[in-house]
Amino acid sequence: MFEEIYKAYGLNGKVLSAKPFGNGHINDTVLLRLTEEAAEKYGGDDLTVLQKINKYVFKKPWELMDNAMRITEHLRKKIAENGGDVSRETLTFIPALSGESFTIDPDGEYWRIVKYIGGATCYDEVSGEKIFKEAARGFGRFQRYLSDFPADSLYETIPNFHNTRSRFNNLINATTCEAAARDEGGACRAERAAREIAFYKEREHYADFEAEEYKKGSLKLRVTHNDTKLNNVMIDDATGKALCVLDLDTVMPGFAINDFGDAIRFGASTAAEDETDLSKVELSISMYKAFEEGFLEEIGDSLSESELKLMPAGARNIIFEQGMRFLTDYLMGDVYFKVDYPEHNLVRARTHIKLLEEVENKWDMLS
Ligand code: GN1
Ligand code: MG
Repeated sequence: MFEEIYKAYGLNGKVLSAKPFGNGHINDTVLLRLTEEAAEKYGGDDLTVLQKINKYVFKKPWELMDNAMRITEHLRKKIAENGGDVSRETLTFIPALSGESFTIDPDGEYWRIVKYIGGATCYDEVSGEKIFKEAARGFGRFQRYLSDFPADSLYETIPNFHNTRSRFNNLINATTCEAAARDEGGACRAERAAREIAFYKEREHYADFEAEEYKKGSLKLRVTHNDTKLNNVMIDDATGKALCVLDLDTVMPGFAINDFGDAIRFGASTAAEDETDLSKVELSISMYKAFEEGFLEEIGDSLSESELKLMPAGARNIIFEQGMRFLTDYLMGDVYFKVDYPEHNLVRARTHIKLLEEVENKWDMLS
């Protein structure tokens, strides 16, 4: 199946095995084991990572790769200046024989190969404050290293990605039985999710919050990661320190408080994003504080008073937004996020509803 891609990378006959890899919701990732001869060309490692870019989500993969190449080049300079290891502390895309950073297969799908980084782990579950605080340092440092990168030269890989109003409107547009998908039995998903839809409608006032703060000058556009899930940062197994930030597909101009908020959404919740037992879903204040400390150690000095004050609002905003995104996708028939079973996106939306209630109830503890 991968013959054409291997050909484009000069890997024909040199791949010993190909196995699914990682837990991303968007792209398809495969870990390749290479022959010794090929390994030499691939940075000395017999493993390498092949990834298909999701074209439904990223309409212009070539723009995304242009961003990624320029960002990693900038990061390599910063890492070197700081005495770091450029081969492990940022991603290295391996060019195809054409010299391009990706290849297009006969079906028009975009593929890229990225160097495998060994001796480090991506945590899919939060195992404690220590690792979470390290992840915070990793994401904070990433933002700091990119603070002098020309933000307006980056392509917007997903327009309106963290535009909360547009996420709210997308949800509302999906809430009629004409627009929404039907379950296998024929039931309209909008009826099934009536309670969840009502929950978000009651909170429409959150939808314009960030845009208004931006207009007032309280938030600044910076180069941000925009997908600061714990499993998007590698932690070095030997040192326990944050090593490398992954998933550069949504690096775009954004608000620092949203990078903070997205990390809290995933990592300060006491349960998985798709936990079905909602009694397990709580906002852990100690995890929240641990992340805050690590993040601010790295970029606290460059944030304004108002940005610092709005950090809890960033968490609230992203939890609000992500729940609406999952619910919208459930209503639309699971076209965006990968699902393991038919109600998966609805289950994910419910954990976010619970988490948002937690944020509201514990609001005074967050500042
Ligand atoms: C997606 O690709 P992955 O799994 O790291 C999504 C994020 C969501 C996240 C929810 C491009 O991230 O925005 O927060 O799922 N990425 C995109 O788990 O939409
Ligand atoms: Mg990811």
